Amino acid sequence: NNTPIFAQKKLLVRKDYKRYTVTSALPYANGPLHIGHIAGAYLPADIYVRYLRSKGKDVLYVCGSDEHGAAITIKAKKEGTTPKAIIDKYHQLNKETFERFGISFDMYHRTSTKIHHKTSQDFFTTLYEKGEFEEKVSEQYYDEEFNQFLADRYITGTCPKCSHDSAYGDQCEKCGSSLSPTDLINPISTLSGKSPILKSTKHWYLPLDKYQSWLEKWLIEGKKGQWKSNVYGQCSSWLKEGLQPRAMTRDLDWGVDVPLEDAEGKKLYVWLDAPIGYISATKQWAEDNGKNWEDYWKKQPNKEDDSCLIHFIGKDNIVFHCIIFPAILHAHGGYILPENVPANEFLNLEGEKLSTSRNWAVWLNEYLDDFPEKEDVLRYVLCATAPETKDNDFTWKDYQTRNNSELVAIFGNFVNRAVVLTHKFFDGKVPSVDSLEKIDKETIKSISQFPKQIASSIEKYRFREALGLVMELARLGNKYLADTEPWKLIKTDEKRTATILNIALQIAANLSIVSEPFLPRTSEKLKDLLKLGDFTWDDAGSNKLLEAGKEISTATLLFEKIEDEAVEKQIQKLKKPETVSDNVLPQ
Ligand code: B3M
Ligand code: ZN
Repeated sequence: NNTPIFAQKKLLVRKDYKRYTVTSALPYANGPLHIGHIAGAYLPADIYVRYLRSKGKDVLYVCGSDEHGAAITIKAKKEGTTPKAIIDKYHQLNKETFERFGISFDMYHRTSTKIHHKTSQDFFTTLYEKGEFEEKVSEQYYDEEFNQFLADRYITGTCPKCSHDSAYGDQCEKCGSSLSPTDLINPISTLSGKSPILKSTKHWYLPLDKYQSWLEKWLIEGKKGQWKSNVYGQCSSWLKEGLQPRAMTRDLDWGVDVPLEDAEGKKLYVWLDAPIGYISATKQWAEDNGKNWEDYWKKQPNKEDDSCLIHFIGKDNIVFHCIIFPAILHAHGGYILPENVPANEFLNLEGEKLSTSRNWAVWLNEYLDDFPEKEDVLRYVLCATAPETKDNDFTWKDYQTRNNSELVAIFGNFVNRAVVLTHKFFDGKVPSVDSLEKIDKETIKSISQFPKQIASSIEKYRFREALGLVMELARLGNKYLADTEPWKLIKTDEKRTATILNIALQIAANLSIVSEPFLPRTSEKLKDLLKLGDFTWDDAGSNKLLEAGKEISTATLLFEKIEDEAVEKQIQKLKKPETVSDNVLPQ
């Protein structure tokens, strides 16, 4: 059946922006990246920005290491080293790993830099001078043995909402509730393992309750039907519960100093400084590239010139990006607000929750070592199974099947047949088109519809659907060859065979353009194979990408079969808890 699956789907009509500021959550530099991180906040963003670049848009994609907060200091304590040693080690590792995986950040920054400390302090000062903070002295947990206040993750206890027995002072990872340390039942210090005492301390609070009605208007009214339902739903229930003032400072010795005289020994709350990290990353990038950072963050004189801000995150970061950071930007004034926050749900592994402490994870750097040049296979599988609307499962068997029976058998096989036959019958030169038959016309019409439909799915953040359509185009190619059988026709009708192979090669050329956001290495290989010029997204859909008479390269395989042993080895590796001691922290 040659009717593409998208026949009845509506195209998206959306405001077209000139400029885009795209961010992925800043991973804590306290451990390596695993497939859960990638599927949640990085791969979808990378697909999105690659697509926008191919559309010729002005796109800035920033990320970087989150180097503050208890996540870092606790890890340092556990490894018996300094926070600085931890962040230097994992910043370097994660930066390289992202690069190897083809995540195409324009800037991978760090929150330990001077420019970031200054940017976040300036932000704090502006809010302070505008009178946006409430100063409050309150009783907070204190570890007498360690002489230290216990912020957020330094304290665990029973969740008052779901009774989970190891909730953190700021959040329960089981039910997703946001908590204060004093909400916990039976609080325990993670430093001494003892019950803490209460001691009074002064902090600066952002009165989120003050922004409740503004948020209801901007988010509940303004984003209805636009934001994904998992994101919108979580925000609605937060707002329904009523927002509380939230402390923007902490008693810690690691982080950005609070820029006030009476705030010695106090640091900015990591969730205040981290999102500002997107802005400082932009400043550094602008400085390095002769650009103006404000174009990407500040409201422009004409609203149409505002940049479109999009945050890609995992679901545990929703409240910070959809409520707290927008409230901060709004309170500061002059900044654009997120147009969308397409957060993903969680990815499980072989039916179980990913767990750093049990080493139940596929570490991206190890994957890249074990499967050289196969980053596209993992990109493919993680996109095809992305937890876009609900939690989803990654299994090694599924990885193998998707490689062997989709990438190899459909995509790779189609391209290989078109190229091999061109060499066999036409000396490796693109044959010319003679008269078109019905099947050719239908196929050409289908080709012309794919890029728009794929684009529409990408713009709706439905990356699985978009990738499904890319594969559908490869299927169309296979079916076209199977229906027309050029390998038989060559004996009786060379002209007809030429027409068929021309069209098949045009499909392959189209595939190289529309697959690029998802499978960049494969796309590049395919472009080399076809000796294809520089085409943009808007060129796709044409059946004239390759000129007749043009020479193409000899066939090389785009994908290789993955054998049972290779995935068996990975499954065995999962069962060995050898690296537990190295990865004991939740991320
Ligand atoms: N580092 C939390 C996390 O990795 C945090 C994200 C910051 S985004 C500004 O889940
Ligand atoms: Zn809970």
